Amino acid sequence: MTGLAPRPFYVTTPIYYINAEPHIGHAYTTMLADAVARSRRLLGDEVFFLTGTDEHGQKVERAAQAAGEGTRQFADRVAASFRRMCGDLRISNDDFIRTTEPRHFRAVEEIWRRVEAAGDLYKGDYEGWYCTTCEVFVPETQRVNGRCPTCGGKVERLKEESYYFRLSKYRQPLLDFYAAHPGFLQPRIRLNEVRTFVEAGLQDLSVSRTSFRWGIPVPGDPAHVMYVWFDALTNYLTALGFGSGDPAADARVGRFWPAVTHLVGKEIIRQHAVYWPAFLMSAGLPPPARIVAHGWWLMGGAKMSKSVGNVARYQDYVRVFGVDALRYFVMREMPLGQDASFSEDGVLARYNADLANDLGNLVSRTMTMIGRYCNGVIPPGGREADDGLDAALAADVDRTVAAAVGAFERLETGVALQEIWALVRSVNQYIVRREPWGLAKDPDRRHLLECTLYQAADAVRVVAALVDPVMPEASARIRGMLGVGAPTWVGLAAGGLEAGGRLGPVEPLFPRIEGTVEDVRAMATDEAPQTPAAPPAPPAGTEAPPATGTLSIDEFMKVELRVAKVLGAERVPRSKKLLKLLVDTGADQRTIVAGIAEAYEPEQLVGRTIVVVANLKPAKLMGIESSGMVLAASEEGGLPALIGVEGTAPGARVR
Ligand code: ME8
Repeated sequence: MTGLAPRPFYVTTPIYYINAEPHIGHAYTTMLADAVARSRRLLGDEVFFLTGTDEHGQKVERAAQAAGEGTRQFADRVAASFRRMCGDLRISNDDFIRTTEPRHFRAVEEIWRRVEAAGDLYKGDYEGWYCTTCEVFVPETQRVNGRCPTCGGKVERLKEESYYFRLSKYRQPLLDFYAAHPGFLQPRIRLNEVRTFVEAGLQDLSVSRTSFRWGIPVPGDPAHVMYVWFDALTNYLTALGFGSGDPAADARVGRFWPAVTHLVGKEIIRQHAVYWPAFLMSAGLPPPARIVAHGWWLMGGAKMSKSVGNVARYQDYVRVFGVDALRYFVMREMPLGQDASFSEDGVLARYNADLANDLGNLVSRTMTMIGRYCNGVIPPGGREADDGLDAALAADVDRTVAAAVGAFERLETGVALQEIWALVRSVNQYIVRREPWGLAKDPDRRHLLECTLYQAADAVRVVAALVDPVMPEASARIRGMLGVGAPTWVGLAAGGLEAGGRLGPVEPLFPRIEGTVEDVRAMATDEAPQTPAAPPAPPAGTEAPPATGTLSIDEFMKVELRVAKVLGAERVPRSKKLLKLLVDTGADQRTIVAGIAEAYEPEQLVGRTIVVVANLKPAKLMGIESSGMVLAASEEGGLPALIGVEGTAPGARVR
């Protein structure tokens, strides 16, 4: 692929209504689009990634009234929460569009004028039902028990003058377009549904309203504001610069349109796959290349929704698990096109099994052993043993690259992650079979030890590159530990790691979260933010990073090590590993939670003199505030042994 001009790739999320703040549903589409955008950048494509807010319409106007705020002020406030979500979730969008911006008015007016010039607009009277929650007209025949068939909400009777769009005229052009572009709507079953709907005949569509004002006025007839979907869909062109009259923007439209992938939830397929291409055809523009419709996150069996109120806040999960873990969960758990359940136990289980155990363990043991056995320098590879394990692992790495990249191209992030995790498990097994800790005891087997650690580190490098679209922070942290730079998928293959490089500082990646869902819930609502991605105080015995790099004496002296006496000790309920200690540090008495319960009974500890880090920032573990950390030594996989200094009074400085 090198040497070829980059392919343009344009990806969008729906623009979200700002009647309420974002929840996991909006966060999901945005994170998915981000992963897609990042994967395309890794492939060398020229990417434009757009998200934003849909701010007009009756629903927003009413939400502002209910909040007792002016509509514009309300719009600014809630739109800011969607923009903040992008920052919070490390979204790499190139633009954030708000439909209340002047650039958008210009673009929509231009589309309206073109559609009008094509003879596709006429004035009439609308009488019928309207669902304000979905902002859609509901034909009499589609009401279910008098309610909206999509959201189940109340519909209202409307009777007002309206402009109509000649949607009926586009029945055959749409069917021809679907036939010529079978990949237009994915999953494919959705295209069949849309085709059946269009084949049954299309009614002209009401595209303006006169009974409220919060919208874009119809050019030349300001008593009408445009129907919010006519306005909203055009955002995808506005952001490219359509309607600005600027030649550079026209060139951008030419480059990225129609090479677009619209990611949407399945409830807004009709607007994207029927109305939008028809508006575009009328305006003399090509329909979008691809619409990908995903399923719904369910909460308690029902679609998570702002209007219903059964929502999970993304912020709560970020606080407990970190951004990357939330991104991993949603992209691993929802098969593209299908619904999935969102639950705290689901996130907790995946966090501990896949991230802390599989990936965290692989990275930690690989780095630890290179630190311990190779002085923190990547050893040379290439000296293979006759057991075939090395060649098999390299082949596995290359196969995984192809499979995962292919899955990302199809937007099947769950499949991609399954492939990557199969590799993570294979590398863990490879390490177990080779037993580097055994090889390290025999100088004659030094070559095999080095080859094994090289291969493991090289596979970790590839895993870091492959997970980058889903977990950009974890990927960067792994690369930081390995001492390698920004990844690319162009030419990604086994054996690319350079020997001789020095490891960066080694840090725990995803510390295990001990505790039940109830603990997690309590942590989520705690005021103090918990970011396991960079834990302030990992309990002793959970990780053992090797000594790599050097510290100045000043840096070392920043760590306040003090002798302390254990006054009391008890098990932390529901935790296998944690003990809650009350210690006397000479200056004060404080609580420290330590991961030593598998090695010590509480009663053995009372009266013992230990060493603690006295100036660590306090952290909450299982809901208990821990002020410091106890020092303990542990061998790889072994139990922690407390460091003690008998005969020294509490408070004595250790240096
Ligand atoms: O429909 N599961 O905005 P909206 C998965 N403004 N995704 C969900 C979800 C759930 N439970 N809930 C919401 C609109 N989403 C229009 C779009 S586009 C020109 C105009 C996501 O605020 C999903 O992407 O109701 C869905 O399509 C979108 O949010 C709807 O957001």
